[in-house]
Amino acid sequence: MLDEVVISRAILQRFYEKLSENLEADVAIVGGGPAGLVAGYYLSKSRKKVVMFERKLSIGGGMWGGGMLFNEIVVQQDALPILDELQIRYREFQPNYYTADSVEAVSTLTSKASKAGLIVFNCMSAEDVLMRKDRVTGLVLNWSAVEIAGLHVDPLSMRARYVIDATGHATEVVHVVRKKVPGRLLTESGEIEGEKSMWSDRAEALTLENTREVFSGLYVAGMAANATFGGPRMGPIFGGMLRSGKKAASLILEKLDTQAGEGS
Ligand code: 48F
Repeated sequence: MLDEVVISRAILQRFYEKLSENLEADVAIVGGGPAGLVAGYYLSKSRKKVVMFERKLSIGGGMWGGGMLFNEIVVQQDALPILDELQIRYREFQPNYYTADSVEAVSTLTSKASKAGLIVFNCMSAEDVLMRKDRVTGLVLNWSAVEIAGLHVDPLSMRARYVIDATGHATEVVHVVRKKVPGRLLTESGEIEGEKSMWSDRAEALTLENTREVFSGLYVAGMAANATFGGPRMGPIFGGMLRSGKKAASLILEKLDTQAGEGS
């Protein structure tokens, strides 16, 4: 016999435990596109406590739709080691251009990241940040449904040692921080430099270069990195997104491991 109330209680209790246990983390990632997912995979694999918040019901961001809904993605040579590690299959189109099925790419990446320990809360949006002494120390969260409906409902908060803005073109967390500390971002102008027009070759290189700390405690990865530091967009080529996620993870791992060594 199956009892509907037991089913409901199981969901409520398990979800409550999961949320409550993850209100403090080493790293909070905002946005579950390719960059955020890869960062989450590498950080979780290194046994850090990592929580991801994604506004939509599904994670994967802009990767599902390939280019203009043709659901194949292009990845260049230098990102193939990441596809190999994740066991995402690809085929050579011509030298330095490889294609992968976008559905296999998103689902495999999601599975590997979850199994490595990444905790994902979907349908939750970061609407603000916690700040202490000029440092980002966490996120202010609300249900996406509340946000979309425009309801007046107060949010909840979580604390993290580092936050990654992986919100893509919108670069939402950086925008929130910029409003509080105008002129003090770690960009050339101190402001958000803004995304430039499409230039795949340059954009892919810059995505990696621009993946870094933009304010104390806050890193940018993926398209958010270029939107913050003034790089161009790149279109449906994903090597830069994958490598950016990996770089963000390794920069933060370095910091966490140094702090652990210093006993802080
Ligand atoms: O846009 P998205 O896929 O970001 P990405 O990882 O990858 C960019 C590529 O998809 C593509 C491209 C590649 O060549 O240019 O655009 O940089 O994923 C961003 C995710 O963040 C979520 C959003 O729903 C999407 O799934 N997101 C955005 N703002 C918030 C958020 C927020 N405030 N809270 C939670 N999730």
